[in-house]
Amino acid sequence: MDRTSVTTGMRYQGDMGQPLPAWLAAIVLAASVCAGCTDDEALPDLNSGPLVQVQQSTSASGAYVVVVFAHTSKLTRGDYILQYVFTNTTDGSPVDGLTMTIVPWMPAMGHGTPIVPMITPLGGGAYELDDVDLFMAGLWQLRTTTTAMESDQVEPALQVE
Ligand SMILES: [Cu+2]
Repeated sequence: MDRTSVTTGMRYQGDMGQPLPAWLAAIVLAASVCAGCTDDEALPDLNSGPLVQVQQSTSASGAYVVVVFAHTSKLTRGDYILQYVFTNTTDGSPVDGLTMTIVPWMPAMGHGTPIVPMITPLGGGAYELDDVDLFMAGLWQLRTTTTAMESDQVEPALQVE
């Protein structure tokens, strides 16, 4: 009995003296990534409160500017409700009647999100974006293709902490 416990104790100490094994580091990393995936429901305050501008970007053709709003100024990992406001570059008028697709994209890692954001026009050039699932820390591009008279693209990038 005594011998077994002593042996176990020594092994334990020996392992603790080693640097963090690669497999354990991998598990710790996987656990933190998973935490990011499941945190969404635990952070409802990401999508309440007043809208603040977090980014602004001009379209590929230069026809319009889009301002990106979030309900928080500091973006952490989570599932976001954002707002786009489009204005015409030449006269500053709001751009309504756009249909669009948005692909949130992490260029450093070459992946998007499993959820497709839903877009609701609000009028006055504003559109609500539901389920923008920025589930990892890092730079995310909102790869946006709009269609009205002609197709255009805009790509505001958000830094997520
Ligand atoms: Cu990623």
